[in-house]
Amino acid sequence: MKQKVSLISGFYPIVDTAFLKPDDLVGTASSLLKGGASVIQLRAKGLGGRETLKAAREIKGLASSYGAVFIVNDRVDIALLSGADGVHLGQDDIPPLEARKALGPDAIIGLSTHNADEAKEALSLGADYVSFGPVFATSTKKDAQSPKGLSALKEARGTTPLPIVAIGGITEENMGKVLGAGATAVAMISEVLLSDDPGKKAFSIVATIKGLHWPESRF
Ligand code: 3NM
Repeated sequence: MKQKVSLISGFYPIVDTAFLKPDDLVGTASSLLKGGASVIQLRAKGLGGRETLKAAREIKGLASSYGAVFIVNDRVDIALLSGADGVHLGQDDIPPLEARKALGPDAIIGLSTHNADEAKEALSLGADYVSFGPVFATSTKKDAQSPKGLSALKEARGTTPLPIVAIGGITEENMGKVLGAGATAVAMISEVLLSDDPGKKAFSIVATIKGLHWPESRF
């Protein structure tokens, strides 16, 4: 159901093996969904296919029970086998249209972008949403580009009608500015996974975003 792309909005947490032990991926995803996330991504770089698939299937089951969307990072094979709602692809990964051949017309396909030209091109490449980053400095992604800032995010916003998921150094404190600059959603890894209680953090972030009267007031 493609209308699920409307759930790519607000708080977009990522459970990532950069911060979580493989055994903690599912429990943390559960806490984040309970905290109100309407979308969740699994990013399991370096984790074997067998373990990644197991975690993906469990997170998909949890996400479905909350009416949330589940996206797998990079791995079209894991997305397909786990029944995920979609996949998030980097510029060097399998192209969106190729991924769609495997996942079907209803799959939600996200594409990482890092400048206005990439954001503009994403629609014609077959993406349903783009990520844009890093907005701020981040140490989570080792090969991240230099921070782009809010003005570059605003510029990207002007080039595409697709939802934009801002990523990179986003925190509960700065997310208001990021949403104000035109992001549809804010992706967060370290802010959430390094907090003492990711579920509580999610709850607080979701409540704050709702308090911004967003997105209803913006469109
Ligand atoms: N992609 P944190 S930045 C996974 O720029 C990822 O495309 C980025 O982690 C991009 O919320 C990034 O801890 C890391 O800064 C985001």
